[in-house]
Amino acid sequence: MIENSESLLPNGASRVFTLGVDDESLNELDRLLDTLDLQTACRVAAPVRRVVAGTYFGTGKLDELRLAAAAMEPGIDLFVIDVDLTPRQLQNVEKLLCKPVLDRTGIILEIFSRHARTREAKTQVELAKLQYVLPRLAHLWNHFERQRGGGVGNKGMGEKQLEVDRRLVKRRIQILRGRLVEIEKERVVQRASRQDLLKVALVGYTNAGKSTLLNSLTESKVLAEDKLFATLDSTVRALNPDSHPPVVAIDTVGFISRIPTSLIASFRSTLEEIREADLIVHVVDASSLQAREQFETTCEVLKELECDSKEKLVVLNKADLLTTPAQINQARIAVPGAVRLSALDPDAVRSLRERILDHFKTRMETWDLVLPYAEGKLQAQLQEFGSIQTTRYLEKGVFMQVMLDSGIARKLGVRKYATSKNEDQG
Ligand SMILES: Nc1nc2c(ncn2[C@@H]2O[C@H](COP(=O)(O)OP(=O)(O)OP(=O)(O)O)[C@@H](O)[C@H]2O)c(=O)[nH]1
Ligand SMILES: [Mg+2]
Repeated sequence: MIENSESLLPNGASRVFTLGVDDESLNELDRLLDTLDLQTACRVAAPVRRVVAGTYFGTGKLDELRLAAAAMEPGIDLFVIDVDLTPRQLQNVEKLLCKPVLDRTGIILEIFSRHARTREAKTQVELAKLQYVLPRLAHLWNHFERQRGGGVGNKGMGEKQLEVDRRLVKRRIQILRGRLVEIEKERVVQRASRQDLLKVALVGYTNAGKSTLLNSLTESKVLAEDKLFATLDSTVRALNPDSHPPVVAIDTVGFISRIPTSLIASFRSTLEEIREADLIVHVVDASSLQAREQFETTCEVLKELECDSKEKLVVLNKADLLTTPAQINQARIAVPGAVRLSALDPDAVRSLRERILDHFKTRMETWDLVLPYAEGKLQAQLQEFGSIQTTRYLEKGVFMQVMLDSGIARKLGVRKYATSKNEDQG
């Protein structure tokens, strides 16, 4: 039976032969494999003019690969095809290559399942993995049989086992879905408790430096690593607890080009944090040669999440790695108008923090309110989330002049007690 702990990789795999459509995406695949401690022993870039229905790449190309791999010394353990293969394509390609095969989604899922730490992330990843595994069970089951040292063996037995496995996987998927619904309920409560805060979400391509920037912005210690998908769940930290209202920064899961849709679906609740953010800080790795593509991929995912119209601040991070004027220029052209900085430079981070806080200040409004004495709760909320300029006790209620963030003013519904309102000067 395939369980969450069971890897999609063949046992002890280390040397990999990769096939992709171009060098850029193979470079990224190298980094993904590196994250799994796999080594690219050989790679082939082959543009695909026409996708072959049954095998994606042409059978001639796949034959070439099989022969090349057979001639290698030491040999390889696994082929990784840097596209998303349908279950049937995966099975056909594996037959042609005579070695275990994984596609890009399989590799990304494997990374996610190794990096999942919290109960929520583990549940999300296991669900995505089983959804991936279910239609590919026949193919993957082959892997595991081989790993257990069994040959093809008794075919009838194998098929019976396959049926049992399918049923177990389906049942497990149901359980996980139910668990996620429960977790989502807890999330809704947690998010509700933060609804009066101003939220800044750090988003961007994997490895752009989001967690590092969160740490330096908030002086905290979130795991940041030179690994793809180091962060899988959202972490919330106070950015300015003393301001009215308090501002928090939220770290989020990184994006990648051609992110498996099943993963986006199961990470919806984590990504919901982005949808509720008041400001998005889009972090781009300025030192990457793919900075532009990574920026665009992130914009596309934000669009899918219906967050493209939110207010954004784009940051070109890792500026310390840009050493020549040509590199600086290239980064500037890749993402025009972005704030260039290094998450490792305290002064630059301090001014980014000021800029974020200033952004919220410009949304300040001054309200003149008369609150009936029965509205004690609202009065307390205004004291907590606003900046009270004047208080006077009148016969019909408390007169307050209060500076408030426009979003908070809306959430608290102060309009009905207003005698006047001014857009603030900041
Ligand atoms: N030189 C340099 N390295 C940085 C900078 N910011 C982050 N890094 C490094 O880049 C790597 C990735 O950083 P993370 O903060 O984990 O990136 P992330 O965007 O959170 O990545 P995921 O969680 O995987 O999506 C780490 O090795 C960091 O030390 C920077 O400004 N300069
Ligand atoms: Mg991170």
